[in-house]
Amino acid sequence: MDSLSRREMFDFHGISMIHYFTDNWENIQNFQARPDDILIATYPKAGTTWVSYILDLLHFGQTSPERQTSIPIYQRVPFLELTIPFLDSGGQTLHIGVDLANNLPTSPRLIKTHYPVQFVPKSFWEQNCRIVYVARNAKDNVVSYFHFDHMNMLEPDPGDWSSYLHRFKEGKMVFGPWYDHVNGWWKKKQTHSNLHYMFYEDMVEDTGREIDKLCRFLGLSPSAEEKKQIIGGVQFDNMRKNDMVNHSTAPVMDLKICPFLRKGKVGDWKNHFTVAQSEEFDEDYKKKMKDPTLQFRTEI
Ligand code: PPS
Repeated sequence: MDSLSRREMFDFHGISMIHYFTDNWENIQNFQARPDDILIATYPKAGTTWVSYILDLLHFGQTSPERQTSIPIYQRVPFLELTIPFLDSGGQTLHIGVDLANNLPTSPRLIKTHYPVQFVPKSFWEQNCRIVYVARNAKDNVVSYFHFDHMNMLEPDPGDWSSYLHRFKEGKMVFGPWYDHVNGWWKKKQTHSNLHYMFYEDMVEDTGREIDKLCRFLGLSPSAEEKKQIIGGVQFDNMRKNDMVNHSTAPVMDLKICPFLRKGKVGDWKNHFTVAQSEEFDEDYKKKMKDPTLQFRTEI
């Protein structure tokens, strides 16, 4: 394995990727999902960590509280396709998301992926696993991704904002076009009933309501007290202070450049897009987003 550094994207089965997410392709495709596995699927920067933390608290917050103070979220909820060497909590070197997922002692296992729907290992469908997909409006999503690409040393160099925005519209982003990702997963919902599709904006608007929906989907019934604790714990400011979820321990991120939990807002795109950029983006968006049943909010 080469040393960790920014890499160029290349076309991989029609999707722009970097090798950190494709090197272990065969093993990933052969991953053996279990029927009670829960897959958290997102386009990057859509709220993966937020929902991962909520699911972890809902499942294990009461039974293993020590987990909350000792294991970073990216080890509790392994990133299936990530293929880099990294140390687990016992000091052992693990190389890949698949290894971490296979070694998870929990039941259910919570597993994260950014893959577009067509890349997901087939066992997740065969086992009829529950899947939580989180989507975020394109404008805030691209802004968040832009800042992330500055601070994450594995990502391709983001360049300036205007060229980055152009690249986003072209779909030349790691994990491919946002447009195809959110639509592909939306369509999958029609045939895979165990898919809960949720929106970042709804979470910001009313976290408690969205947790209730998640609980119904997962068949969980936390007590009112437990729910209150979870809603408090997963608030942006509290997550930011929490070293187990703020990625301060993640080796490839430089939080001095930009915090992982950066703003946590709906509408921050207004601080980045010029009026002309916004208008051009909207024009292009209309051409690509033809399904009237999939609607995003860029403000709440
Ligand atoms: S990653 O790297 O793809 O896993 O990133 P991901 O976790 O999907 O997305 C990071 C963005 O989610 C925001 N976030 C939150 N917003 C509001 N409330 C809470 N609790 C919360 N937790 C995470 C995080 O701040 C990133 O968005 P931006 O806009 O960059 O702040």
